[in-house]
Amino acid sequence: MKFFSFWRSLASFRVRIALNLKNLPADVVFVDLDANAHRTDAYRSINPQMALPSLVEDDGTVLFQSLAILEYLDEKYPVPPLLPNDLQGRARVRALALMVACEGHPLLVPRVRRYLDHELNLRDTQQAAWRRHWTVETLTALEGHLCRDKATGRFCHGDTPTLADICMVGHVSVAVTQRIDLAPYPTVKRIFETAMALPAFATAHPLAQPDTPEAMRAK
Ligand SMILES: N[C@@H](CCC(=O)N[C@@H](CS)C(=O)NCC(=O)O)C(=O)O
Repeated sequence: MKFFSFWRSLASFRVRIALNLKNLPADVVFVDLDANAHRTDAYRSINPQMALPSLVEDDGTVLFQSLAILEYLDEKYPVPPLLPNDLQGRARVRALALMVACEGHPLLVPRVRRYLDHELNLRDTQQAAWRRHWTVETLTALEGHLCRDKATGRFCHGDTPTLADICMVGHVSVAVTQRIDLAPYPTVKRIFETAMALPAFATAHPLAQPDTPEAMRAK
């Protein structure tokens, strides 16, 4: 498999975790978002949405959208499972994952930030306020769901990592980068720390990638 990834991309972070958990090898192709490499004809021919990640199977099948990729990998390589085996559990895990992937994250991606900057002329402080607002909204919503539900265990759902944890850790990493205090979100914080203690999560972290700039690299 060829995996098109960028160190800072949270959607790529999700797929890196799943590849690690399932112990799947992939040749990583680094696509530098900061250099607009995702907007070149070469990358557009792979993924016309010009977004990361993409995963290309050896037979040429192109997979895109991180959640679709995660579910594809989970169906093709079911061990360890990333979804619970009961219907309600699967709905809950998908819903928690979607809160991040479809609500919080899309408001923070480069193309939205570029629009705020170039078209709406929002200054740095206003853009930082935008990012903080939507990051906190999602943290609050996650904490509300996680703290009240007995299905929450060591992880978002039970005692093994699922799609929900895979999505949540990226969102919390963004909050950490923004220096948002996690104290008001104790369940989120606890699960984040539990997940990031696992090598599959830790080695997938944006600050630990081969293309992470030296100055940003986790020491
Ligand atoms: N919902 C998509 C998000 C894809 C996405 O927006 N990826 C970001 C990096 S995390 C990207 O490539 N953005 C390029 C841009 O916004 O121009 C997924 O989960 O794969």
